[in-house]
Amino acid sequence: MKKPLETMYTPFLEHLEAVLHQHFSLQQRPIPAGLAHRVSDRGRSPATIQSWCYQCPELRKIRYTYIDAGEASQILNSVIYPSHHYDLPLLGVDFLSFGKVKNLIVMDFQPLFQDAAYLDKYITPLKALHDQYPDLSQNLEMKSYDANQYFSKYLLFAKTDAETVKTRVFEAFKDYLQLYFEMLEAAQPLTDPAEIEQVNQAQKDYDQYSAERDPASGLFSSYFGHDWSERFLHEFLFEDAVPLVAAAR
Ligand code: BLA
Repeated sequence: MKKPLETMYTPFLEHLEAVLHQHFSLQQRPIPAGLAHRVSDRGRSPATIQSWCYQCPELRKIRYTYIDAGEASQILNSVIYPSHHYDLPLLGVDFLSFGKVKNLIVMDFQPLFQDAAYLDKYITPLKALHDQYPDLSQNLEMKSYDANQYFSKYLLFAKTDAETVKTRVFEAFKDYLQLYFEMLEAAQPLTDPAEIEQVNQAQKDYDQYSAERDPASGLFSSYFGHDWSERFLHEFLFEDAVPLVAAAR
């Protein structure tokens, strides 16, 4: 029995919930029927996937998902989408542990735009924090995604060991979250409808891009079946993506 590994990211989940409740007055955001929770017994060990979703005036969608397949995999994935009248980056988290051998850590302020003024406003403030975690910034190559789209140069992206997850990654997670909420608190809401519409469109484009590139669909399918996984991806994770079949009509 290897209890500690089984709940690798539970402290992260609890911290995320605590700070969200501290900063915001959260409302449940509905998750489509059948997608909030599922259990699979297909793998070597039973796998559960559970998701939570909230909204508040500043943040239109806060979602996080935990996959617990015991020793085989422990995954925490989260995206925070600000309201359309804030042009802040999205907060993206993807922490994956496969057995004892592979721990992949990704966390970023995911920029909606790549122009210099935007990056200077929303990404440059991340540099000081990023510089504190050189061990979690390994310049790994991305295979599924384009590092120049929806990622910043101050992302945390590392392959590391379980001990580092408990210590350094947890510290970095808390620091990045805190800075993100400070930036949101300091942000001036947009008032120009054209600018608000640009943010709306950019967030939709993020969902479209992510739905098409997400390297997780194989993993979801293997545990929870193809049909459920497609629904999960298109109706919950990236609900503003237009499925390719529909787009082609
Ligand atoms: C990689 N993310 C991955 C992989 C999986 C997931 C299975 C491949 C791991 C491997 O190489 O073995 C898993 N993705 C998920 C899960 C969900 C999901 C479980 O969307 C949803 C529940 N991915 C994100 C977010 C970021 C992100 C928000 O969903 C941004 C921080 C990044 N994931 C990210 C990156 C990689 C990755 C950069 C490496 C992929 C590559 O090499 O291109």
